[in-house]
Amino acid sequence: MSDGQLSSQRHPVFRIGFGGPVGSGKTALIEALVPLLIERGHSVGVITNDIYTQEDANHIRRELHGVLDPARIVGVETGSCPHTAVRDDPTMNLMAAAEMTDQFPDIDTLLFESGGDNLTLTFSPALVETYVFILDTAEGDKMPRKRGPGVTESDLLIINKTDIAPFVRCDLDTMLNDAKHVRGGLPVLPTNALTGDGLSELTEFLETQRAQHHN
Ligand SMILES: Nc1nc2c(ncn2[C@@H]2O[C@H](COP(=O)(O)OP(=O)(O)OP(=O)(O)O)[C@@H](O)[C@H]2O)c(=O)[nH]1
Ligand SMILES: [Mg+2]
Repeated sequence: MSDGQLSSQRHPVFRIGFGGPVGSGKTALIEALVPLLIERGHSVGVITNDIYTQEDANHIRRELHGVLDPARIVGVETGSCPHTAVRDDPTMNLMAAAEMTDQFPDIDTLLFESGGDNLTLTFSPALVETYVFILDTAEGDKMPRKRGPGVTESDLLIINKTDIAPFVRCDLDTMLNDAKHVRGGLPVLPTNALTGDGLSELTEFLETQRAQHHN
């Protein structure tokens, strides 16, 4: 299955990858984002990656009960390093995407969540068009300074869990400023996935990216 095959389906399918360290809030952000995309008239599918389980796919099915058809949420069990299945050999994910768009030909947006990974994660350009990397304040405000391709080169860097920064002695302003510094002008967005702070900005960003890739 090649990128061309997936892209040449009836609808142009905008494919977004969400990566970042374990527990940074990838699943929570997807759960907050999907209703906003649906509100805008998009037809959405979600593909999660976990090493041994369907844990995240099941979580999203529960959280989006009544919002998104459970058949539009598929969990890929990678059985190996999380980044392998989205970076080195995305075949399993491409097949899951092709099966989903065969079943739901109206899908125009596919969200891919990588398994929680370290700072070396990137997505294969054969799999996604836009790559969002997610850090959170509980990891410490030093994280942007540690760099790595997700931090410095992703299309958007999210700093999630802004609400708990004071409780984990994270200086949010420092974290945001350092992130902007190491990214040399690429965007940085603070969010709280549980309250939805920053989610309208994320939605706008993705619409701009969609237009760039599909207009
Ligand atoms: N306070 C707070 N908690 C959050 C926020 N976002 C996520 N969480 C919580 O953080 C925990 C981990 O969130 P997940 O969405 O599962 O993180 P993840 O990045 O998908 O985790 P993995 O897929 O296991 O790598 C959960 O208990 C969430 O409820 C946030 O913005 N603020
Ligand atoms: Mg997750």
